[in-house]
Amino acid sequence: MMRKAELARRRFLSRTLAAGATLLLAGCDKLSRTEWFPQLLGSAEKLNQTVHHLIAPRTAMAKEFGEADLSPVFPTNGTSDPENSDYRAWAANNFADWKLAIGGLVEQPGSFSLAELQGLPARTQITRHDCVEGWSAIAKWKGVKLGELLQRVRPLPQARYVMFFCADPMDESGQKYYESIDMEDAFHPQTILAYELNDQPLPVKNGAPVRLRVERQLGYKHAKYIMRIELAESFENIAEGKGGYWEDQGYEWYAGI
Ligand SMILES: Nc1nc2c(c(=O)[nH]1)N[C@H]1C(S)=C(S)[C@@H](COP(=O)(O)O)O[C@H]1N2
Ligand SMILES: [Mo]
Repeated sequence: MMRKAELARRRFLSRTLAAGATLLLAGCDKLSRTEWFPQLLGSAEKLNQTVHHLIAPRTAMAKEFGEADLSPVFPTNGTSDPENSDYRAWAANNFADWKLAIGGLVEQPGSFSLAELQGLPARTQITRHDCVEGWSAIAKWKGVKLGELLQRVRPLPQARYVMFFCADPMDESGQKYYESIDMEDAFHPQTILAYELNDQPLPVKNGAPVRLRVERQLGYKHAKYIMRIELAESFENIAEGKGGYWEDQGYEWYAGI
């Protein structure tokens, strides 16, 4: 016969597993939008490795570093100064009259000035950026939490992806840089739209006025020069349909590290 304590432990674990599976299936369930959600799973994972393997890959926090680990220089890669006349005009005025438009599958489309974004709940984090071209660097980023921002426009239940459209044209076809992440990563506590790099306003070469930080994914996912955000059910009809500028040329859509 099973001991009482053992029975209780098993009941708890199966409940935890069931809850975890439901949340995974729900995808953008409200629960996954709160800070405590990953923490709760964090304590569950100590009890059971299966839970850990099921859930940790998508909810774990990326490693954070200290001030002493900061790289002396944070490089720039890809576009470093968009050749776009609207962008140039905004940059010349320190983005005082730039606005970030958010639309698509949301109840309340809106647009946000840089000052408005800076007034929303922010997060600061020191993380390592890994570029597939063979360099890594550690920097301090401050930005608005993407989940908090999205809550303001109220995503519709059909929304599965957050699309980021950038200012920089990358090639002669006129195809602009774009990227996409799913709701799970959008509401991850470390996913921010950064407007500061190493305690300074984000420089143009690193994506001013705002660039995505989606820690635990490779550099090309971190869209710079974001002009417009759109929530969508699918990205199949956008450009080559692979969900991002580099994805359209064969890179992985989920660039987890
Ligand atoms: N809009 C835009 N975003 C972009 C790129 C780009 O060329 N344009 N390059 C990507 C790549 S490959 C990397 S490694 C990082 C580089 O960011 P950094 O210039 O701040 O180092 O931005 C990513 N986001
Ligand atoms: Mo990169």
